[in-house]
Amino acid sequence: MRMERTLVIVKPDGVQRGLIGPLLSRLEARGLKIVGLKLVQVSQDLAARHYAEHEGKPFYPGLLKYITSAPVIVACVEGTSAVQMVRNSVGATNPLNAAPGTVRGDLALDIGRNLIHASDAPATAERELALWFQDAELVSYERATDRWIFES
Ligand code: IDP
Ligand code: MG
Repeated sequence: MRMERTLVIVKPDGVQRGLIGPLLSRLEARGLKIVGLKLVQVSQDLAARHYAEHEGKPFYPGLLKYITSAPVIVACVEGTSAVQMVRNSVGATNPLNAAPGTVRGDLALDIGRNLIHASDAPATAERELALWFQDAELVSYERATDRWIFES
């Protein structure tokens, strides 16, 4: 079991719908530790760098408009296999295919309003965390509950 960090973004629809708390709560309740957290009005430049892999796709202009349309919450969460754990909790990209119990399966309907972003692989998490957080904004700390969540 690997201790990992991953990037989570509560997208503008999540903030506007008053779901910051409920979305972060799901991750906290699972045992993930929030080690970085802030509210950001995303610039065009940051949006383009974050979504560089999608440049040229039909949904790309709408995606950039969406992510820059209102503030987002950006979090770094840490835990066992955090990258895949969070992807599983977030659910499939299209809410139509997202399983009940996942964020997108429980709380979203449209692919272009799917509430949340999560890094898709450890290498992606590393690249994205460097894009959104300075080193000093990520804090390592112990929780009294850690030994009840992490086996070792
Ligand atoms: P992911 O967020 O599950 O990793 P990606 O394929 O990386 O999904 O796509 C990034 C984001 O782009 C999606 O979360 C969604 O907001 C948006 N997106 C992807 N495909 C479509 C589409 O076909 N129409 C509209 N938006 C899309
Ligand atoms: Mg993705």
